[in-house]
Amino acid sequence: MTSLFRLLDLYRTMRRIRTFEEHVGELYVRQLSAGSMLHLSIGEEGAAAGVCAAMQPQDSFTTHHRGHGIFLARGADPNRMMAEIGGKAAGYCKGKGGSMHIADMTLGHLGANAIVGGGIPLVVGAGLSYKRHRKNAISVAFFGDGAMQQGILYESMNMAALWDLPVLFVCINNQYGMGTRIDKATRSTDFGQRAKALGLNARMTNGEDVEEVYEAAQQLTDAARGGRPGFMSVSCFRFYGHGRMDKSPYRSPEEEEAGRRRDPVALARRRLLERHLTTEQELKSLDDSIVEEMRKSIEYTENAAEPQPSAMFQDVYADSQPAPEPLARRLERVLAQGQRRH
Ligand SMILES: Cc1ncc(C[n+]2csc(CCOP(=O)(O)OP(=O)(O)O)c2C)c(N)n1
Repeated sequence: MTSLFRLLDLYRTMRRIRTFEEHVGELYVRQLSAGSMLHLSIGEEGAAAGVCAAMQPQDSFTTHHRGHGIFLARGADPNRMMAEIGGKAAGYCKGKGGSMHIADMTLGHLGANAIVGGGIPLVVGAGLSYKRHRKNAISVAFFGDGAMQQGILYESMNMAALWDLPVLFVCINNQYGMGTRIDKATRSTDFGQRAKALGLNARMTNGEDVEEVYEAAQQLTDAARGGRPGFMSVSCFRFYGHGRMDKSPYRSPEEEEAGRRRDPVALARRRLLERHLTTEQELKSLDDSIVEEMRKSIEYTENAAEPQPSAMFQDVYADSQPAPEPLARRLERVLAQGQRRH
């Protein structure tokens, strides 16, 4: 059992993630978000909160298309995150990354990646660098169960095991890759066995129970820091569709109802009350303050400035590279060359 402060902390993190996601969904529906897709992690908060609580400030990580919660749990500022998703200049990537491409080196976020499995090999590189420079840091890859069927995961786990890298692979198994249920994608759902076969430490955890996730992550991050890479699978349920507009026609209302009963936020709340660690009143005022925080992040985003066209190529190419020629000018040049030839 974790301490009072730890469980309360985990609850606060999960509640902030859920409330952020509810608000970012509102941003999307009001057509204030940049880009056409938005992937919410409601139901998966136990994975983000539990693993990130076991990480240290100097550690790095990568995420994929469903990474808002992980970045928040690592200490991201909701205003800058919301502004990024809104495509505003005040966002983490000055509005050029959006929901699926947020990165921030100051918080160790090596990048969100829209390619399933694309963020996994980066942590092997980061881990190799930490090992060579004797830095007391680990790098953690967060990905979905869809990535368990991608070859890059096995190349990455193999190298990490072979070179004893300070790396942790975290599969957030929300049971679905887009509209395909995991048992329709593989016969082998004991993912831990696959990682063990390559020589990694491996644990399968229940994402409804954030304390269980935290305790397993603590053991695995400690071992990884000592040069024994690890893998953990966190089983949970994606409460809503793959993207914000997906109505999940591929699963029944009964399955959704049963899945939503596996609610990590509700379970942590119940435990806090059952163990008399806090009161209903205190939790209500905590929840209210979080709603207010996230409401303000929407307001912040609505009032934030649009990026300037002149900033389009900043932070995209190395400073030493000339800015690319504008498309219109290039077309004119190419067409003029063609006319001269005839
Ligand atoms: C290599 C690759 N294949 C297919 C896609 C299309 N795609 C985007 S998200 C997704 C589902 C991924 O499922 P999972 O990895 O379990 O993550 P989840 O959406 O459940 O968080 C797919 C197939 C992609 N982005 N990249």
